Amino acid sequence: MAVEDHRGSLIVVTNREPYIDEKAAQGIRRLQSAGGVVSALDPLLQRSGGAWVAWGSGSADRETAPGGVRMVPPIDPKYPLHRVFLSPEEVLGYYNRYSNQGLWPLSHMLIERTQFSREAFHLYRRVNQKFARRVASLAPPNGSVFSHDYHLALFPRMLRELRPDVAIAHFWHIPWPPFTLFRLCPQHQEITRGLLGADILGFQTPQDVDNFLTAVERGLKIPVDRTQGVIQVGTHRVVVRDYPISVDITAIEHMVNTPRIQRWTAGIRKRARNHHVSLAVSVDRADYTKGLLQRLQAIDKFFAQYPEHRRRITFLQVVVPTRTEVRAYRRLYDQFVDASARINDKYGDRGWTPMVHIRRSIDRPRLMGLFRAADYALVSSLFDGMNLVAKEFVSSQIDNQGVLLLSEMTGAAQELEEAFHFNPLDPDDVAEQLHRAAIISPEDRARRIKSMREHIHDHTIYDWITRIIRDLNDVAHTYATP
Ligand code: ADQ
Repeated sequence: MAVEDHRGSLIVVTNREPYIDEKAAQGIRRLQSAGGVVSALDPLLQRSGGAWVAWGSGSADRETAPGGVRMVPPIDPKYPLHRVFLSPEEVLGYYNRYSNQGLWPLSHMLIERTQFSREAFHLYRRVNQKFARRVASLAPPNGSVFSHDYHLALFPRMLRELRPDVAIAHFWHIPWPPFTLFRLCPQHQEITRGLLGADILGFQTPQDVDNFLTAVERGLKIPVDRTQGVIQVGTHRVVVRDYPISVDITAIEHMVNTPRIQRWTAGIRKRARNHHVSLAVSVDRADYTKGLLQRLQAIDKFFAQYPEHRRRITFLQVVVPTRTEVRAYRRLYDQFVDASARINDKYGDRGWTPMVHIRRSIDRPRLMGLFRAADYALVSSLFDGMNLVAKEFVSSQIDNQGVLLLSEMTGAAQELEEAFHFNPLDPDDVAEQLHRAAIISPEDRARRIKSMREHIHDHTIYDWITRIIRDLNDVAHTYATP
């Protein structure tokens, strides 16, 4: 069955919209969201119709969407984007508090950062209901819906109650914690039950699937079939599988090969050569799950324990501030800047700066060109559902040169076996792996990166979508044929 076989009836539902309109001094600035999900699903909807439903978060979003609908892409529109508008109170309760200060830290097993409140949950539920009503009013008979992530955990069940004829796939992008932790969520039963409204429930790794099945067994006392990954809830059957998300490696290879990006890459390499240094890059949102401060501790240890690498490696860190409305995030960013400066004070000398720091988002082609220019990438997440940066770095290495150092706590580490893996909470381990990476033979380096590139060629973002949509289509056909 072809991926396109949903006959224009696929509705994609996400918290973040694929196209945002912001008020700017010169009128309205149209922005397109980057990221794997948008870049894979947007072309699919552009080809085959369907619709996208998301929170209209841009300051000019109401203006450009009369009646809450805007055709997108803005140039040569192909499909409708239905914007769900939220009051400031709803944004605070649903997004900042319940999603980002509750479910996000708990799913990443950072209990002391986790805060729940009934009031926030009330708003979370209200917003999920808004999404469900909107989608229920749009979905054609026997249509298919593909919803996403921890912001919308209650949505599948709410939609099923309103529209039992619709087939629903829901993908959870972040880790699912062990039940001993997940039960700390005061609404854990409602969250789990909400997700069971889907027909297809997708997670990043087999471990996440396993943890979810345990939450169903122990939290809801519903039996699960672990060998098939199937849960029967009354007459409703839920299939739970791992669908590891990936990147469009061919597009990345193409990007880094364009003359403009080749020039950019060559410029970065030249600057590094002039300073006689190799380049190690890290690219993250400034989020405490990404292990930014632990990374700096490890780098300090690396220069202390292996002084032969001083003046030989510069760590380039591209960090975008994120969720700055949450105090913990602002504090983290300041601590990160201070700790980087301390390493520079301690080790920097004779024109060598150990830590260079870029505080902004870099457009995608340039970011891929930067990855290609780098000798190493260092991904140090404490927990990460997948981590696309690791896969992007590997994809950009068309010269089979770069070395990936990857936290073993990422979903990506389960697939990218040829990376140098480390425990992000063990600075001695990180320092040792950095040293091993720095003295690797050219043959070993080429073998490792080639093997990882092959793996990504065999498991692209399109394979991810194809598997999910195929499974969803199978369900949709059973609904359509009574
Ligand atoms: P994130 O936590 O956002 O995603 P990640 O998977 O690394 O983490 O994706 C980040 C994306 O943003 C990458 O495509 C990266 O290139 C881009 N990015 C980061 N910093 C940037 C910068 N300064 N400039 C430009 N681009 C930047 C969540 C989960 C992950 C999961 C993804 C997808 O937390 O575990 O892999 O969803 O499912």
